[in-house]
Amino acid sequence: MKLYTYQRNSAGERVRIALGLKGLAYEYVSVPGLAEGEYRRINPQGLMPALELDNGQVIAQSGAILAFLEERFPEPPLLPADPVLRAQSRSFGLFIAAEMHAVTVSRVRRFVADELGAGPEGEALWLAHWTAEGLARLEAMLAQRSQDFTFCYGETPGWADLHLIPALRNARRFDVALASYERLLAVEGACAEIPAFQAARPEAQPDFISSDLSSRA
Ligand SMILES: N[C@@H](CCC(=O)N[C@@H](CS)C(=O)NCC(=O)O)C(=O)O
Repeated sequence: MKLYTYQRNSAGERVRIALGLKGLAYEYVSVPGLAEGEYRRINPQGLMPALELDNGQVIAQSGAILAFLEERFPEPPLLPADPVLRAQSRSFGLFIAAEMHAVTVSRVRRFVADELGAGPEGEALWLAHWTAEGLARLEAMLAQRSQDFTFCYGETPGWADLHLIPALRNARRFDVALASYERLLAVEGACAEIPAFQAARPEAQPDFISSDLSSRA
């Protein structure tokens, strides 16, 4: 399998973590290194990540890729066995992907700043608002669990956790205060011990450029 991604691609980091947790080998393809127009030809959606299977078929959207991996390679599972915890894990992940990331991703921020005229200050306010509000809701979701777990929804890391870690990384990159989210930080601490999460970090990718981490894009 080939994963088309980029070191700081947070949706791609979700998939990199899942591949690591399932012990699946893959070829890392750095999208910025491809020729002009090449990635659109591979993935018409044009967003990262995309997974290319050995038969040449391509799956775009991290959620679809994660669902494919879970169905095709069920062990170890990313989702808990209990149907309610499974649904809550998906809900947590969807909130990050669809409600937080979708409005804070760089192309949306650039549009707000440049096309809508909000400028760098407006962009920073937009990002801080949607990130802090989102994190507060995630913390409240964990507070509402029927019991405390080491990870979001279980004693092994999975679906919800692999969405959370890149979201916290982005929040840190943009100096969003995190101290009050004690449940989220506890999960982050537990994930930091796990090799699949360590190997998926931007710093561990072949196309890592440290100066890029502090850039606006
Ligand atoms: N919902 C998509 C989001 C993908 C996405 O927006 N990826 C960003 C990077 S994290 C991207 O490709 N940005 C490049 C662009 O907007 O052209 C997913 O979960 O895969």
